[in-house]
Amino acid sequence: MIAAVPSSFMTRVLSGIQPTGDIHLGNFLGALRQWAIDQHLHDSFYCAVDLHAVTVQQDPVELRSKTLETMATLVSVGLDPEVCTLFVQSHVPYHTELSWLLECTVSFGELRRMTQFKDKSAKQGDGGQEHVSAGLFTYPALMAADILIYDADRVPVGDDQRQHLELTRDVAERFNSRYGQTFVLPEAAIPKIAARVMDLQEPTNKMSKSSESPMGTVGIFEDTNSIAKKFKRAITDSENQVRFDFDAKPGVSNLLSILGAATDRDPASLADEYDQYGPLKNDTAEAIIDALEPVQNRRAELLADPAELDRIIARGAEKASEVAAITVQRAKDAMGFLPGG
Ligand code: AQP
Repeated sequence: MIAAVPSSFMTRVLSGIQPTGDIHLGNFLGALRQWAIDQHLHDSFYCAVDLHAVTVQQDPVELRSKTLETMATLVSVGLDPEVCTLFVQSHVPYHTELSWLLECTVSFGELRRMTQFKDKSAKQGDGGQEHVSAGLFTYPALMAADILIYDADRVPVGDDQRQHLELTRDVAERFNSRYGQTFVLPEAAIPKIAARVMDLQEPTNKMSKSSESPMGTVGIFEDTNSIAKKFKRAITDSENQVRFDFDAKPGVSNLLSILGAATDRDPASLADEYDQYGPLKNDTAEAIIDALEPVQNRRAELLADPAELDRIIARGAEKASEVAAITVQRAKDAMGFLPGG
């Protein structure tokens, strides 16, 4: 148990996850596990970022059920609604209000340089960006609003979000210098191990909800046999030498990173304990199955009690709105909007 820190010394934390696809090991090791630790050390806000999800087309029924499932997952990984604030992003409309103010601060050129936009728009098919939603392009401004609206000092994310965090800092600095001190400058908190969990079948690609590699992606609610099978079939290389070297041996290094993150050990020193790939795969699968067991049990209990989940979501929206309203007003006042209304 981590001792509570007096609230006057607490830094503020914000992070989010999209309610799309199935939450996977990358989300768990790169983000969610860190959130569960941070909630005891910092004043923490975590949300299902449904407004980000609709930057690509979503089925409305599916979006609703995935949002509920995502909220249940946040509680299942150990986030305690009595300790931190858990909410659904669209329940706090101040996010979109601030996002517009920030869209008018960030430049077209900055948004165009975001690698996630380039990757996602390329994946959307027609080779050009003609039919990609404008929301996918301006997404980083909404993400900046999500963070700045809570005066977050710290943003625990996987390595894929590093560039968006840098942009958020640039936007905040520019706003502060133009309109006076308004926003706190946030820092990315990227885990030392498993900051980028790779696909088990294509270890040079990150594990992702939107990937089309079912054998390469491990969902955190998958059954034990399926998880064990995926690790057994994980792509390695023909060298049969266990070494931690992501450039030369991405598959093996990914397994070592996952095992290291699950057991709190250093991946490079774990490598010395193996001379064959089979035992490394088995031990990694076992460590992950052990780490996920309590999460899987807790989620089953929670989904069986929808009223409790609704209560958690409503309370979260209320707590988040109280903080967000103040920051948006501060930003509007700084920019010169007429008070009142
Ligand atoms: N592979 C990963 N390794 C470590 N951290 C990761 N995160 C995502 N993938 C990895 C972190 O998880 C948090 C939630 O991210 P998300 O909801 O954007 O999840 P996703 O799997 O990245 O979703 P998508 O829709 O599949 O997005 P793309 O197509 O961009 O990959 C974040 O903190 C993220 O860093």
